[in-house]
Amino acid sequence: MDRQQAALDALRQQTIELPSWAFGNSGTRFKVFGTPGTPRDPFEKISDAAQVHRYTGVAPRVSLHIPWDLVDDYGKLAAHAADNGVAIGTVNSNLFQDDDYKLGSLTHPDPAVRAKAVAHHAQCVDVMRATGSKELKVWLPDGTNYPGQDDLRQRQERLAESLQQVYALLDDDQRMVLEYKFFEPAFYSTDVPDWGTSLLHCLALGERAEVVLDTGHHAPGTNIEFIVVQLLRAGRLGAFDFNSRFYADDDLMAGAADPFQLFRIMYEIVRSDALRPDSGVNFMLDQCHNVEEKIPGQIRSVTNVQQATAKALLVDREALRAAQRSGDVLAANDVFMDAYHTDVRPLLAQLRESMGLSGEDPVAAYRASGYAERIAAERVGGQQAGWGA
Ligand code: LRH
Ligand code: MN
Repeated sequence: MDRQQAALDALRQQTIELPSWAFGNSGTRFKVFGTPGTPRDPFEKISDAAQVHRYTGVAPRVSLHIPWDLVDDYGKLAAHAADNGVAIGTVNSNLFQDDDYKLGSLTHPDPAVRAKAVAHHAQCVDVMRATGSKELKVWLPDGTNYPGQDDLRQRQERLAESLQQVYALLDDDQRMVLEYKFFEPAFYSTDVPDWGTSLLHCLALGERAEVVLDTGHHAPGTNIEFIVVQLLRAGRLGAFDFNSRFYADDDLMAGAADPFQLFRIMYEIVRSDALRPDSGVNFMLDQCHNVEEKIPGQIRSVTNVQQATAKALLVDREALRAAQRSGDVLAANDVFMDAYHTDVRPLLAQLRESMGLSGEDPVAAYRASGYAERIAAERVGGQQAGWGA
């Protein structure tokens, strides 16, 4: 089978999970901009996410964030998703918007606050049961702003104990993924700042605890694909939060700021045969569309991940291994760059046609549908959804 055909077969199996919060309003501490047609509730967020799957064919799941996606009847929400051809994916807890968590949540010195944070995860696990979700995602903003503010070691002991309690809430067919981030909102120490800390806690918890790698959560200059290799070797790479950044946790469209980095990351996934649906790696987006349109922004992000994956699948692995073995540095880099410089948009058009979709650029196909105009006209009144709404 030639490389193009093999790439098509692999791309057909790839799925990318969308964040419900990307369809709501978001911004910075300076301003959150509203947009006509922005969803007002989780049902409308899921309807919009389904548009991305409709034109790309590879985005069949939507992550929820609790309590941003609080509804009375989660069975109804899951049915609404199914009616729109998608499913509920990962359930995200929220430990960053409650006054009680100012000095920490799962690490807080006060056992009552820690118990509250653990109880929030019991609520999230209930949502998982009601929607059929099998994945709980934990990111905690916990940290300190000044040296001496708290005992760094004791915080880790408290964190380990709290995570054990969260882990114990899971059903046998559910798993948790623990996300790390090197800073913000804390500016001196962060309690889960890097992949090593997340991995140590996951190893202590058990088999069903894995690491989430958010591409925006590393110090500038970090070789992220090297971390991917190590987490795959440890069998604990649970998920990606794809986005891109020029400076900090900018949450821009995946592949927009650094498409070459996304290619290098996807090459290590392909090289370790972790693209397969049963590899246990969940490919998710975690983004905010502060100034660009949200549905086209998600579609573009999905096709950017597909492009990086397609290029990674087109690397001539035999020629690369031969050059690496013979120490021919330039030849090895040339083989790698040849794939990166390949225009894979025709291949992705072929993929969409083979899925019974229009081959044209899905953003153009979405624009031609009139969906944006329809929701802008229909969604009048009510409160537009956004961080905290
Ligand atoms: C934290 C984070 C986390 C989500 C949030 C929306 O920065 O990456 O994954 O809870 O963004
Ligand atoms: Mn994230």
